[in-house]
Amino acid sequence: MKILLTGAGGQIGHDLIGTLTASGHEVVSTDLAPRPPSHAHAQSKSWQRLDVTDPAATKAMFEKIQPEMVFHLAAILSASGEKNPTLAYDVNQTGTWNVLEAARLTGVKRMIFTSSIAVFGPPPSGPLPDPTPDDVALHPTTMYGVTKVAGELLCAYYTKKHGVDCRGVRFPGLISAAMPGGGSSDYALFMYVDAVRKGGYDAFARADTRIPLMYMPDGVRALIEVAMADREKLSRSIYNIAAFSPRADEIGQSVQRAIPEAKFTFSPDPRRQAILDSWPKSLDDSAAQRDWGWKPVYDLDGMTDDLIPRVRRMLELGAILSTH
Ligand code: AKB
Repeated sequence: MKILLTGAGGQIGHDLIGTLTASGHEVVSTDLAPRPPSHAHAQSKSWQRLDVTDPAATKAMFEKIQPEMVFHLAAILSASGEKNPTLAYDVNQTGTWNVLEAARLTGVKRMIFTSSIAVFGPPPSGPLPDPTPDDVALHPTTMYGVTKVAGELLCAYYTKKHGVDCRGVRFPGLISAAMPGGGSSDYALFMYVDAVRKGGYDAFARADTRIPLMYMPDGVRALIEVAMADREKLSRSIYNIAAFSPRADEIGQSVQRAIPEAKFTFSPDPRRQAILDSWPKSLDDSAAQRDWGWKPVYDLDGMTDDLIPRVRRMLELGAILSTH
């Protein structure tokens, strides 16, 4: 199948490209930035520059490529979005509108939307239920979350009104062997990266911070499973998906199983901590389990065991690339 990715240079694109190409799909990667110098990104034969905030360029790209399916990954994450809400609105809100419009106008049949736990926030009536189900009142506290709520609603609207079959998942904080980029959940990944390269990490979150997290191989598999599911099986457009929800200090303990000398301290940054505290502690993903058989493979320690050697390789490769 010919599949186009927007925002392919980001953390999800890094792993999604490899999985899609390994399954025999033809992947056309688009991003504002040039192709990153990683082995994973090299697997996409075609890398095209695309600014999703430009409606004419987005439509022209879809006309040229004629993809059968689009994975819309381009986004500014929560912490970066609070530093530059205008950019977050442009990329996440206008960009999603442009991608859906281009899909409608050029006859793309299926679009996959990547939402996130950032759509949630504490309702005025009290804290979020734990675990948090799919259908609670959405009170996001960040521009990223606001635009993801709107994107979810647009996704359902285009499915109903225009026959662009749009579906997707709400990702927990995703962890993988890639450098993070502007998310509030990045403390979790830095606990791995800095344990390997510096022997420890001073986290910008409290030790008792607990949010839903997921290892990227499960995240990519979820995205592909929901993308390929029969429409008749789907009772909704966007699904909660869950894996594990450790406290920050429990992540530290898991890393110390593999790197006993690693030291972790916790110095919460008020802005990012407030975002983390506004998110669910854990998610109810029973609808995804029921409708398309969702089930994570990795728990926290399973992820740690798989991830640490990958982080080592990533850092070695980065060091090699930066000296050439
Ligand atoms: C972020 O931290 O902004 C993202 C997310 C959980 O949506 N990783």
